[in-house]
Amino acid sequence: MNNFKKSTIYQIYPKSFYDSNGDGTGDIQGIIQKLDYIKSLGVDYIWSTPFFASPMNDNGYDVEDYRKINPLFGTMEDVEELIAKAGERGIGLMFDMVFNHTSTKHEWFRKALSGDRNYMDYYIFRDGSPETPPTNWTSKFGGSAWEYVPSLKKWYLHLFDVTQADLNWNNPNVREELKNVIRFWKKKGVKGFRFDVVNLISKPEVLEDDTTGDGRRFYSDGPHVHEFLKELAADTEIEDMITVGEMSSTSLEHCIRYSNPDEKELSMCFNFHHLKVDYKDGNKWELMEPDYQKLKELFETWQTEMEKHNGWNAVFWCNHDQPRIVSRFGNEKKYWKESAKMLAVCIHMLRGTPYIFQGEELGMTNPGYEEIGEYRDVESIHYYHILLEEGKTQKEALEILGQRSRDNGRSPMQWNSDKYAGFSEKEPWIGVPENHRFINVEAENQDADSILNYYRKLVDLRKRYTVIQDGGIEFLFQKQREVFAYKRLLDGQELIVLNNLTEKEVFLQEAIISKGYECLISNYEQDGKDSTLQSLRPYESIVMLNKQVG
Ligand code: TEU
Repeated sequence: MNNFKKSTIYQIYPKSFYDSNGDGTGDIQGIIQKLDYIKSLGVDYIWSTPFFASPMNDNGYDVEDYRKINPLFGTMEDVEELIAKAGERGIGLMFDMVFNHTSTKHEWFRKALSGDRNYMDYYIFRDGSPETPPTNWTSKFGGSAWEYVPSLKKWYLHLFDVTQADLNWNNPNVREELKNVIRFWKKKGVKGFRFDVVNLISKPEVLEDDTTGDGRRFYSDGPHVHEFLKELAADTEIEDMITVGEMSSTSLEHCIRYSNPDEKELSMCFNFHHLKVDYKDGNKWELMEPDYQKLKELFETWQTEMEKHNGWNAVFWCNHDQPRIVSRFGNEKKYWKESAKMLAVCIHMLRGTPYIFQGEELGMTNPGYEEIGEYRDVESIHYYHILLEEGKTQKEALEILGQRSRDNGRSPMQWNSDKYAGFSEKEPWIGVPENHRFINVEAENQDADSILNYYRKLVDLRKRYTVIQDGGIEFLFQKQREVFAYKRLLDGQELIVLNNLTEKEVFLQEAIISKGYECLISNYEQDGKDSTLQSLRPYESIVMLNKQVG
């Protein structure tokens, strides 16, 4: 069995994790200083988002040099120290490879801009008149996906910010350059990689207008993507390392291929379908209550099909691009603790490798920024203006950002109840929510019943029970929208996972006989009697294992 099936991964957004030098921004030494905390969670790997040289228009996802460290975060020595000290604690580092695009400050792009044909072919340049972009595709951050360069009389493609130019993977030299980046970090002792939007790397040779959409159908899971990934993995010998691809608007069929070990592409995939069930008509910028029935169906399809075809999911609720889950699908006020724990269980007992995003283990909430001046994210600021242009009032636009902005996941990690949550001595680069007074590591360490200690137990359960690591999965109560429930099965072991997604008590359509089962974990007191389970209290969650073989 692959080691990553037992593993849990902790995601760090360094800019917001811990500031060691008092400049208001988190840094690499800050991560080093908190390694014992990370170790105390029981996690096996840290995935850190990028800290490479970058103008930081997209907080490091605009890479200027893949082999240099952004001085804002520290030095190469700091990174080497981080890899070594994490290694001493049995924790591997996964680095974030942003290979779909580079910053327009990257040397390759600067050479391209100067008219060097060799480097122009590193990117996706197309002819066209200054008035009309080559296609009608739009950027993920809003506006056209093309930018005109008058000196070259050409346009270049940028699926993200205008300062993030898409690389031309059809050029073998580009693929070689990127392999060398992997080899460089492997030599430094990195144990795995996360590949940013890696299913977008293969664009067709001939680009055409999208008459029914924004262009994504032409380049998501594009024509040569599987070939390119196989080549990358084989030539850099990363097939046995832990690798995860971030897949944007992907399909199940493709994710099976990306993650099936026989294909030798990646260990696992992130997909985002389950995080769109509160997008009205698929639009992130239109608010809607979450559709729990759809959420359940999506998990059922992805979990059971991936099992059937030997694929592997990365399972998660939160990352640096997403709002906080307790504010989103939970209840951050009355049932803060219950709902955060319940949501954790939904993910951590699944078939897949769970990811915890910094602060999720504390039940951190959306920060509740109230003015546009409090936002820092390029996407949020673009969309604020787009929403106003579309006729929304400022109040409405801010209400939408308050729920949808990527900055919701980027507020500083809450270490204690001090002024800046113990994150920094100085005012941080982005605001600290008031609730750090009671939602913080120090307070939760002292409380045996805290969300933090619950996450620690969940990580430990996965280590101890093979049925969680490797068991099959069957979904229960498919028609009962409030109940997210499934069974895990392995060699006679049977694990039952029941979760009430709502703040109302729910009566189970079929009673569950709990005789012969022991409760492994629950967010409510269980009476311990062998009995029949007829209902679940608000946000109640129970995990039970049959005793005979457990
Ligand atoms: O994100 C990919 C992506 O498509 C979305 O998550 C996007 O950030 C947005 O939410 C669309 O509404 C990855 C990184 O995780 C993100 O931080 C980067 O900005 C992006 O790629 C570009 O590198």
